[in-house]
Amino acid sequence: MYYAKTHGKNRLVEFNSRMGQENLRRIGIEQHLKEAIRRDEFYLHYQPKIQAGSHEMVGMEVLLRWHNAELGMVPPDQFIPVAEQSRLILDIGDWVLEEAMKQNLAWQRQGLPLLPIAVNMSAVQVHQHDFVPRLISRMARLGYPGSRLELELTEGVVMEGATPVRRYFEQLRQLGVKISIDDFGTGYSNLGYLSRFPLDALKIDRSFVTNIHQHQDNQQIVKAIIQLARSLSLSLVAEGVENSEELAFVESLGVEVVQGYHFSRPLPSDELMQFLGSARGVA
Ligand code: G
Ligand code: G
Ligand code: MN
Repeated sequence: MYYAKTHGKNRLVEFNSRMGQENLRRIGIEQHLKEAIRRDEFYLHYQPKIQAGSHEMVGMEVLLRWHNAELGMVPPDQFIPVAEQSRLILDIGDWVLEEAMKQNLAWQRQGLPLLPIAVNMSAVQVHQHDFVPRLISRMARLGYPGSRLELELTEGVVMEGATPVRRYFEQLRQLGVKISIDDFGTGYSNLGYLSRFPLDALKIDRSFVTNIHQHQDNQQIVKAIIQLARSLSLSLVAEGVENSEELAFVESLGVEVVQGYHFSRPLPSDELMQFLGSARGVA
């Protein structure tokens, strides 16, 4: 009896202190995030996107990284939600777009092909009333061609997309910017938005790709996603391809582009440049 009581009490104390620690970490993250751009603590990694069949590199996805002296490496899954709640994501997102486009132009000046880069967008960013006009003037200022930019949105952003948001995205697409849906299949069952929102591609969430060659249910889900994409003339990217079995399977289903550790992890800019140099012209 005595033991049970103390035990329970200790669990409560433990629980409270864990909550306390999580809150403290969150507050710490927010405080350090405020200074992160000024202190030059962000950098970008780039993960190659690979054409199915030819295995040629056809583009890349930009992934934000943060190293803080006190906190160490903080993964995006931890700091992006804090950045969204505090709206710091607006400045951070601008930094990512600026940096990614500048880097891509710098590679081009060094003689590499200007491949499309895909940038992840938070709902908070996309729902700013002037998001699109500011992006358009940013591209104009940098001399960055729209056809070499892709925005990865989540289902939530697109589903809630009110008419003005859709019109804005139509303007972007007229400049050649591509729009894709990230983590497709994990969000909503209401698919009406797919035909209403201007879109180019679906990225099949990696949870469906993992072990797909051994997983009947995932095979059926991915086949259904592929049919849906075909009927709406959307192209398909399979995320999280980690081995040759998964690769062979998604290729046999007709996915056009693959991405994942099997070909490459997200790489720092110098390694991406080497990868791009060596992948050029691979048949
Ligand atoms: O490499 P990975 O751990 O980077 O990314 C984890 C999550 O963080 C993914 O869902 C990815 O979309 C998101 N993410 C990575 N970089 C960015 C970014 O620049 N902006 C936003 N909004 N999300 C990002
Ligand atoms: O949500 P989004 O699709 O943007 O997330 C991209 C995330 O997926 C990043 O964290 C990236 O590092 C991670 N990633 C990329 N390729 C693979 C892979 O083959 N396996 C796993 N487990 N994660 C991957
Ligand atoms: Mn993504």
